[in-house]
Amino acid sequence: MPSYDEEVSGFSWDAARALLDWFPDGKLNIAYEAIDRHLQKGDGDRIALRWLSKNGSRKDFTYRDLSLQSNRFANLLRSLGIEKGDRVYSLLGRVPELYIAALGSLKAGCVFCPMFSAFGPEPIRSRMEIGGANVLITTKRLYKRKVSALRKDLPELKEILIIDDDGSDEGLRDFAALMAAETEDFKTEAMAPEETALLHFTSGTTGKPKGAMHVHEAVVAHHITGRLALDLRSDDIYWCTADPGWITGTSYGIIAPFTNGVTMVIDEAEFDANRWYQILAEEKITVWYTAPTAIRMLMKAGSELAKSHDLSHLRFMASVGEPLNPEAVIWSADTFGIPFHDNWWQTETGGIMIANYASMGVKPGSMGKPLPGISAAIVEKSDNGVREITKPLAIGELALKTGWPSMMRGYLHEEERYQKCFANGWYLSGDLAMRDSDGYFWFVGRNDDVIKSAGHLIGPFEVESALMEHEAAAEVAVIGIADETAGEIVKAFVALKLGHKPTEDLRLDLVGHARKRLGPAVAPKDIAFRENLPKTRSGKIMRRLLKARELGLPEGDISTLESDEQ
Ligand code: 6R9
Repeated sequence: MPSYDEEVSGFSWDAARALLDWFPDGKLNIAYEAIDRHLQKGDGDRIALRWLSKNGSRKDFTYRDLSLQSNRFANLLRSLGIEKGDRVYSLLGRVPELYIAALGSLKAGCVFCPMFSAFGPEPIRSRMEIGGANVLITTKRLYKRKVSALRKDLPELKEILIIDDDGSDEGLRDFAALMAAETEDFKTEAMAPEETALLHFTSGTTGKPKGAMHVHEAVVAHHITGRLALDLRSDDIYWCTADPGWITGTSYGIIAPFTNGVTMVIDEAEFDANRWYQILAEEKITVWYTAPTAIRMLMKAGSELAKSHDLSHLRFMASVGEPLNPEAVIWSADTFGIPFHDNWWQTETGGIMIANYASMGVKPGSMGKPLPGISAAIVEKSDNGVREITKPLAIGELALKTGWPSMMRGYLHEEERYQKCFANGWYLSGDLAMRDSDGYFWFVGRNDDVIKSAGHLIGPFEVESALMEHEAAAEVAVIGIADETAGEIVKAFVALKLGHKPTEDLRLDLVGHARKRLGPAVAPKDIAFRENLPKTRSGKIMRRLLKARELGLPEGDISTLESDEQ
């Protein structure tokens, strides 16, 4: 691999564009670049996807299989009257149908939105409402438990495809039967580079989740960053442990690996240290992309377990989603013989922006350097927007010069919220960071109250709103509390309405209510009662002050605190 400096000086986005096979008139389609172009090159028989099921079975799909199956799915959408621009949602675990639906939807020119299957009904409702879902593909169990009661509130939701049942009741469709009835020929839609392809929801501090819109041209960035930051090559056997319900599982768990022609392994099961080492060994994984929470859990399981497996095929390991502790980098180098390479990006940026390159020395604890084609800086507020701080190790907001292809093109229906992310040609990430004198970036913290738990971004407002629905709750504030393994865990503080007593039974009832509404991935792990919560004079709950008090930290500026609440 060329050195970092060589890559940066020789890089242009036009050269990156030229690595893909475009359609005439400057059009393209992510699914074609990911799958079908490998058939044109005679690579149709190579294995694209190896699926490991929960119960131990496995199934391989060649690039040709995925091409034909996604054609069938695109035809299925057309037969149901679904057109270009319509929104197809999935609520599935990591099963092959999810990947086929994603690729088929893109081929048909639809906007695809994968939802995390551990979400409860509330996050599902808000995401389907905001995006105006027209089609949902799911399982019978997930439908019954999480969607059926919402259906009356979702007038745009025309079709529900069930992958594991004949769908004979409630107007559901039998996915397998419909797929079998379709042909394997489909003319992939040639999309303009700026047409929307993917919708990924992310959380803010206030308000509803934000639907970040990504366009077909994003594939240019997915492809090149897959090569540069993950070192993907077509003979790799690659495992991305992220779920496609989160952006890592789409950008680097579907698009980048396929455009780079690798064999991608997906595991349906949840984390289990022994199972993971078995997968790495038996599947002869060469490139592995995972998250700090998982790495910390592997550290807990001990190096001996790792060393009892043959992990000699691993040649590159990368991590994303949360700060990767320097100890984890050192542990991995000792245990695997190679270190984890941390990289940084966001749902909004669509692809990796800052990384410890394969050809670059890893600085344990640092996120690395900006990728070629990306300018990153530390900025601070100034009179007319923001200005760059160049002094090494000064803390400020991490900002990126706009203009790379995988950048979101908006938050759906929320132009104002979107515009607030920019100043003086910079995209403002909302993260605090610093840059050292060698040009490496270091994560400091978030500039807002959003919580990162086990790599998942959680909006406190979404959790507070669900708890407020409980009859006993008068006020709720939700914060992230540091946790050794998950980075942060969600903790809620509840002030009760008159007439309700802070008993253990009520606490458990609130926990149960939150889990039912939000699902286990989002619900608070802990709930505590407080007589009242710190608020500003205008009535806003001061989560930051609550957090400082909980952790015994300095309280900072409390000039806006309502005095009688102190
Ligand atoms: C890809 C993804 C984005 C937020 C981001 C930051 C945190 C991501 C990180 C990291 C420290 C890293 N984050 N990578 N923090 N070191 N290497 O995770 O997207 O779910 O939108 O989260 O995650 O706070 O702003 P998303």
